[in-house]
Amino acid sequence: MRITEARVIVTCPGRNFVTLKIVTDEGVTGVGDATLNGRELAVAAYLTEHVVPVLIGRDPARIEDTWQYLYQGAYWRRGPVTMSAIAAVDTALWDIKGKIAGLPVYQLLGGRSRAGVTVYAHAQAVSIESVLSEISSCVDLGYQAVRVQTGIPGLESTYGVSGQAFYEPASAALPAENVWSTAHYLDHVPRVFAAVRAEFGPTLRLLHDVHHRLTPIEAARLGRSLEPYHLTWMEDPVPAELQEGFRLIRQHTTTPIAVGEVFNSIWDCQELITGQLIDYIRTSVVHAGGITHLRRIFDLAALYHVRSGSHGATDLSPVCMAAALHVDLAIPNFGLQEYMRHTPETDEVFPHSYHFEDGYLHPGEEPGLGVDIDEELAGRYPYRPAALPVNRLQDGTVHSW
Ligand code: KDG
Ligand code: MG
Repeated sequence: MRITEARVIVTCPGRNFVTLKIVTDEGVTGVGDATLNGRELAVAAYLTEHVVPVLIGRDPARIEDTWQYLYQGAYWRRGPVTMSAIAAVDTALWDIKGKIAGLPVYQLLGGRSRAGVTVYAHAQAVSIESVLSEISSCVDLGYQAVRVQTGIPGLESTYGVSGQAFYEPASAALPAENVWSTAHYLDHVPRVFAAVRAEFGPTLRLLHDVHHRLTPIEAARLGRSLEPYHLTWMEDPVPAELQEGFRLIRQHTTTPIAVGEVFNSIWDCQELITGQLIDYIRTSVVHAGGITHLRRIFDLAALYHVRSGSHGATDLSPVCMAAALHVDLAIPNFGLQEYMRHTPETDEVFPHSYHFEDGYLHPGEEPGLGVDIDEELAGRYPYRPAALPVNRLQDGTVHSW
């Protein structure tokens, strides 16, 4: 069998997505997600100009060899653009392998290790009172784990909170600007979780995303102040370029730490994992080199008691979600999977077999990934430029968003 064609499809059914569809001479096709929020066209160009030409004529069965060819062969290793492009190829090849075998991909990864994939929902609202009712709705839907984000008094807006049902940070062609105050934030967040625990009791699993905004000692203070509310994790407490910085957080708090949604490779988290500086690794199929590389990261993590907590925001397409679920179902050290529902338009463009039931997602039993792209429908939603916001401190200094 040979690859005869690879199409790069950019579509915007409510938000932008980049999808690679690989076609073989025997008519079997596979899909991979290549979406990089706010930088979609960079990955589309990388695929079109540099990857698609070398795929033509290759044997689609050689997944590892193709991965190494694209990674080592580029000479310029890693980085979000390269690794998202490699991920798309890798994911599509796993999809093809599953279809040829007549098996869902999780069977090729060793078979199921659990009945379903536990997912966490998002509860977000400007006030504490409204976030409590959002959490109630999640619990009513069957979720056992909820990420909680609220507005910060004194700040006009903050990460993760829209005040509306749907949260979408990328907007307009040029970045919006947010204003940040660590002092206001650190003062407010423990009050939020005190109220949540008082309302929902001790067993609901609670998570919170700091979104890279603190220094290690500030994160240590936050973690310690949240200890009475026993979170499942505090996410991205600091920007993670400085892996050594997590050691300082660890010395001061038992609040578990999750990190990794912006990581592209095992090298971004090697020290975090082997130093036992984190509890959950949140790398994703699309941004960390596909199923092949994600599994390599999770296998390393398993040796150090680190569990998976894969990123699953709406800017990762249903193709990525389907692929993630196959990995989640198979690996021994699964932790949690993020799940933000896509819009009905997105779900229509990407028909899929995965489904939600009682707090769990199930990838379904279709051969391959169980997801596809309706190219005709996708063509009706042209690309719209959109950017993620930029953050500034109150004095105007640029800060991590
Ligand atoms: O594109 C950026 C989003 O994926 C990110 O802000 C979402 O932090 C996020 C999360 O945990 O879902
Ligand atoms: Mg996050």
